[in-house]
Amino acid sequence: MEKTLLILKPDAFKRNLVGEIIKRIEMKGFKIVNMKFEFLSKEKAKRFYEVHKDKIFFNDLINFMISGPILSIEVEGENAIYLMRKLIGATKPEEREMGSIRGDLAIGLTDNLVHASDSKENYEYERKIIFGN
Ligand code: FUP
Repeated sequence: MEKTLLILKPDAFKRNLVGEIIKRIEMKGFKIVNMKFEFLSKEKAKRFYEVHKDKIFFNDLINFMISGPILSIEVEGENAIYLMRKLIGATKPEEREMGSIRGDLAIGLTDNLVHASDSKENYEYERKIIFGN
């Protein structure tokens, strides 16, 4: 069994899609093992997206991430990291498969409803920032 981290971003709350997204995760068969609701501080958001700190979209991304609450969910399942990425859909709007969370429910590039760890290494990094050690 593998674990991964899913984050419901502020637009999931603004659009009342929290239940819909959690339903899709549970229906796929992932087991929820940990959850945390919070308003990210600017400092924490910056640490979370540290790899993008030199990108032109960094400030907009950080401001979006602190524009409302987030819900971080750790889930467990077979091949969870890879499969959760498939379930959330591609980063680029035009590449998002219908049937995926972003493909079905999001149009924006920044306001894309969800984050999911894309490797074991990033999962470990991200879970420490959100949940601590
Ligand atoms: P992802 O792993 O799919 O969330 O995508 P990335 O790590 O590449 O990007 C991190 C976040 O930055 C994504 F949620 C989308 C956002 N982003 C922008 O806002 N503008 C861009 O040009 C690229 C990514």
